[in-house]
Amino acid sequence: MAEQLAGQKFKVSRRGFLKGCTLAATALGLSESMVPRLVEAAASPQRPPVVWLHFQECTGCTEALLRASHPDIGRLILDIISLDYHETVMAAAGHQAEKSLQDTIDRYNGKFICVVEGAIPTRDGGIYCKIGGRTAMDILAEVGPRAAAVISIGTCSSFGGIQAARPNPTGAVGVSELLSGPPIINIPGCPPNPISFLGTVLHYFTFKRLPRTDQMGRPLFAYGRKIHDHCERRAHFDEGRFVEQFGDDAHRRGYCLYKVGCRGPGTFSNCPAARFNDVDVWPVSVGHGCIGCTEPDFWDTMGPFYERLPGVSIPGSGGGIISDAETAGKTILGVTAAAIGIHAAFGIGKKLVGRKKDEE
Ligand code: FSX
Ligand code: SF4
Ligand code: F3S
Repeated sequence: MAEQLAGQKFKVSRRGFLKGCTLAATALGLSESMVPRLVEAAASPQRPPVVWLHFQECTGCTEALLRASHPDIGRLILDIISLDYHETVMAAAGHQAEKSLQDTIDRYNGKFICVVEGAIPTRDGGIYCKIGGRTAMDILAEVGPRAAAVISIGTCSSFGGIQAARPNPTGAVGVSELLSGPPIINIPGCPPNPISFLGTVLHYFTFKRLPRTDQMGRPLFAYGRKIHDHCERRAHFDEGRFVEQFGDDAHRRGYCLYKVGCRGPGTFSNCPAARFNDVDVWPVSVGHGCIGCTEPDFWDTMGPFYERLPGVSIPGSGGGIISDAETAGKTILGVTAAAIGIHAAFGIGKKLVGRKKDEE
């Protein structure tokens, strides 16, 4: 049932709306006092128009958003933006759909947000991805420069993804290799966590600019830390307790997955803290190593996925990140404190939601 907030009608419940904004604020590292500003921006009746382009991809990024249940983030996103063109969810088809794309970019020239999902093939004139008879390259070249900002969702549009993996037969590339002009931000992950997308969108609505990024165009609030540095299994790594084989006793005990291929030491993402959906899990928490899906060219650079990531010194291997017992203690304490800090922040987010519910 639709509910109202600041005059705006929502499909998501009022509680879900506040919870989503609070979680986004937490993900962004903003203090509790900033939540009302995010709520105000998200509840604005002037919903920013969004054109969502699909190129070479599996639609996993859209699926991850639509199926997000933490708490109805997908519906919240659909509520706060005006999704004027999105091939997966729009009712229109064929020429009617193409007309709505043209109408939107004409009506909101320079004002709409362009979200791109999927890589863009460039070989042979870009013929390997066509929509309505036009190549992805053509569509991006027309739509991209007229956008106020471009959000590349997923590793494919950020860096080329699996399509760009060797031998990259279609010459697939990410958006920023083709487009210049509008600000571009990358939200990689295969698929990315919806909270990272929501945080980016709400940051843009609230502060009228995209969040700060690293050198690869990824927002620092979501990709500023290595997975390994805030993983709940890190104490096992530091103590030299490793899973040697999937299904062994160490695996059942939840030890570190480095020796069975975890790419956490080389991957930047908020997965251990943000987790996925209501069930609050992420790959490592359910017993599989990280495969590095937020990193450029991870299909080529991170494999083979079940062999040890080279270049990482492990305790007991002679190299040793930990030189003595005292350092080890500090490292473990520091990592544990950081992990507790982040989980506590998300926990506070959830508590704030409870409090807001009481105040209602
Ligand atoms: Fe790529 Fe997104 Fe991986 Fe799939 O669409 S990032 S293949 S999850 O879906 O673009
Ligand atoms: Fe966690 Fe993987 Fe690092 Fe082990 S190697 S501590 S499982 S991120
Ligand atoms: Fe991807 Fe690794 Fe997170 S595989 S989803 S970056 S744990």
